[in-house]
Amino acid sequence: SDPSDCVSRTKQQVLNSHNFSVEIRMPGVVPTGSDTYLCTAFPVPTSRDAYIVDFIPHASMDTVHHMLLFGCQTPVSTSSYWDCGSVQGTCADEASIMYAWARNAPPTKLPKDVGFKVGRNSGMSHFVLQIHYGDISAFRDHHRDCSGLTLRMTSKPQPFIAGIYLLMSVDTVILPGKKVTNADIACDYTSYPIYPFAFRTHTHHLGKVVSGYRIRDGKWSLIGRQSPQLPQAFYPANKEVNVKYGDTIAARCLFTGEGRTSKTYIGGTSDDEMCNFYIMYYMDSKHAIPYMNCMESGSKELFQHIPAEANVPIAV
Ligand code: IYT
Ligand code: CU
Ligand code: CU
Repeated sequence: SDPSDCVSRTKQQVLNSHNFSVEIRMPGVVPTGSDTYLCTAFPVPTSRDAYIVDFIPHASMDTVHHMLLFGCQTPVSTSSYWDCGSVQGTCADEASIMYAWARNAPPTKLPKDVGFKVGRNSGMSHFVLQIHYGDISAFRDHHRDCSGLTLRMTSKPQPFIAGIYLLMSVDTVILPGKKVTNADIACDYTSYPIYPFAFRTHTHHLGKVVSGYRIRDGKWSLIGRQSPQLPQAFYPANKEVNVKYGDTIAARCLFTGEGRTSKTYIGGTSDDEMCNFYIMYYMDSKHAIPYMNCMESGSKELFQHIPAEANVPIAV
C-alpha cells in the first residue's frame, strides 16, 4: 500500500459540526511469520454519543487475509500492538464484532439512516482491530504495514441502530471419520423487531455450510446461508426476513469428521472447531439493543423441520 498511509496512525478529521472520521490502523508492523494475527486498540471518542455510519477499508491485498473490528471495554494489552492469535486474544471482557473485511469479498455497507452507536453511553470504550496476515512473502523488503480502516462517524442521532445477534454452539463434538455432524442452535426471540441486513458465518476447517433462519408460525425462512470456507465477511442477508417478538431464531452448522483421527471440540485453535452465525441488523433507535446472543442447542423436534438446503454442503 501507499507508504504515506503509515505517516499518521490515529487521525481524527472533522468534516463539519456533525461529521468526522477516525482512522484505525496498524502502527507500521512487520509480521514475522505467515498466518500471524496482530491486534491494535484505540480509545473510542467518548465525550458524547456518536454513530459509525460507514467503514472504509485500507488493506494491502497481497498480505492481509482478513480484518475484524471489535468493540469492547478492556483490550487484553496496552501495547501499541500485540499478537492476538489463539493465545492472547482481543479483549479481556466480552467483545462484539462490528465489521469484517476479507480478501475477495465485497465490503459491507450500512443501510441509509443506520449507525453503530458508540461513545458515552454505549459501554464500549475501545476499538480493537485484528488483522490476519496470510502470506507474508510481500514483507521480504521489510516494509511496515499500516492496514486498517477509516470510520465515517456522526454525532447526529440516527433513526436506526445497527447491532449484532450471535448464534454460537458451545457443546458440539465431532467424531473422527463420521461423515456428518450438525451443530444446532435456537432461541426464542422476545424483543423489539430487528431487520437483518447482513450475516457472517464462522467455523474452522471442518465446516461445510452454515445456515440461519427465522421460524414464525412453524414456517422456516432463510436469513442467510454460506460456506464458512469462503472469505468470512458479512454477506447480504435476505431482506424480506425481519424478526419480531414470538419468533424463533435458529442456525445449523454442517460439519464433517472425515480426515480426523480424534474427537474435535469447540475451542480456540485451528484444530478445534467453532459454529457461529452472526446476524447484522438494524432496529428502531427508540428501543435499540446493540448485541444479543444465543447459545442454546434447540430441540430435536424443532430441527426436524429445517429446510433440506441446510444439509447440502456448498462446494468451494
Ligand atoms: C467459542 C466461539 O464460538 N467463539 C467465537 C464466537 C465469539 C465471538 C465473540 C465468542 C465470543 C465473542 O466475544 I466477538 I465470547 C469466535 O471467537 N469467533 C471468531 C472471532 O473471535 C470473532 C470469529 O471469527 O467469528
Ligand atoms: Cu484470515
Ligand atoms: Cu473460531
